[in-house]
Amino acid sequence: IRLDRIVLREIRLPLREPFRISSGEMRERRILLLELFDAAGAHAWAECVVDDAPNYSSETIDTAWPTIVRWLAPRLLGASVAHTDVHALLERDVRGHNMAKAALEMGCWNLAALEAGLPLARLLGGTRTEIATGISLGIQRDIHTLVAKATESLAAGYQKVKIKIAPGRDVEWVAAVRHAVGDDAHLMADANNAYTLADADRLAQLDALHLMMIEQPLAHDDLVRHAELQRRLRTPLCLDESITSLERAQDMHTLRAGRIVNIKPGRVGGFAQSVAIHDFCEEHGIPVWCGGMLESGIGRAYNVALASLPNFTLPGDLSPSARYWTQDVVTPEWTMDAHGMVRVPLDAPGLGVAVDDARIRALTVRTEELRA
Ligand code: OSB
Ligand code: MG
Repeated sequence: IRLDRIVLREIRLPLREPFRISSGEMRERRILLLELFDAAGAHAWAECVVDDAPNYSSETIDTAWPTIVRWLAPRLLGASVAHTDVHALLERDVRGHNMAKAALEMGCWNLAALEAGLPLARLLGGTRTEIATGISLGIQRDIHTLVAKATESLAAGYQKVKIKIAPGRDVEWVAAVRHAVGDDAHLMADANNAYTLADADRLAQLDALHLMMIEQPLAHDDLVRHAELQRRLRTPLCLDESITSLERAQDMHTLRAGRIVNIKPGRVGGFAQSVAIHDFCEEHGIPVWCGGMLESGIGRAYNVALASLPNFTLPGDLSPSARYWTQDVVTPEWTMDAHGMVRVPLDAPGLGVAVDDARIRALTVRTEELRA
């Protein structure tokens, strides 16, 4: 591929309901979209999964935008490069900024899929035609509301319910859900770094609730303490924030800091690293699943394609569009069937959903165009 033009756009999309995690609350998404134009004529939409606030990763929309403009896009514009080499090109002498890098890199993979006439899932090596989805429930007003939402979610077909927890909203809250939904339901908890090792005894009380996993209880960049905590828990730990590259996944395994990996392609710098982490985990018997960042339907298309790889054996955070938005920016919108399965689009090259350009233009609050 050879890019000759990149357009950055910020759109605003209000969430249907606020999403609260231990480290912050989101009400409206400021979404950074990229349009990539290949010199050969192909055009691809991509999404940078940064948010407004640096409470999940240190990146925000206001760091990603200038990083793309000043440091990353100039490397790609006018250069002939294989999609598989884009990660290395962007990685050289630019530290961090994984989400900014990933948006460009994944867009290049989409362009390569379009040029090869392949669905993105096939270019990635995906084998699944449908993917099981779970729901990620934010911290609720009270236990009663949480139990109602979890019950409704399972009735709607979701194959897993992830409960956001924080100190003071943990054991009793998850226990209430477990008692309401019964022993067979697939439940897990996600703490988004809200605990320290001093809370190990508290977290160990979750063992009695038979969770599939506890996601990222400790600091966003920690492995050593997670390993200590894992030794004290029966429940598998799953790492999210801490896994920012293949090397960190290898370190997790070496240190026994967790037994499951949540792969978010934005967090690890794109598809090359996502596939490498997937392959490493597969070789070592570590299950993976695809996390979400409240993406628009564009970012979701990339996640669904990735989650079609064989070692994505656990349900992903791939809720239907209608769970987040009154109207998504793609057609058809993302849906799931009554068994919580999301279909992988395999009938068209690239993302397999149509992007509503006119609507995006109408929602745009800021734009910048870069040329080779
Ligand atoms: O920790 O997985 C997380 C959303 C924003 C930031 C971090 C996380 C999440 C989610 C939502 O859990 C997953 C989704 O439905 O997109
Ligand atoms: Mg998480």
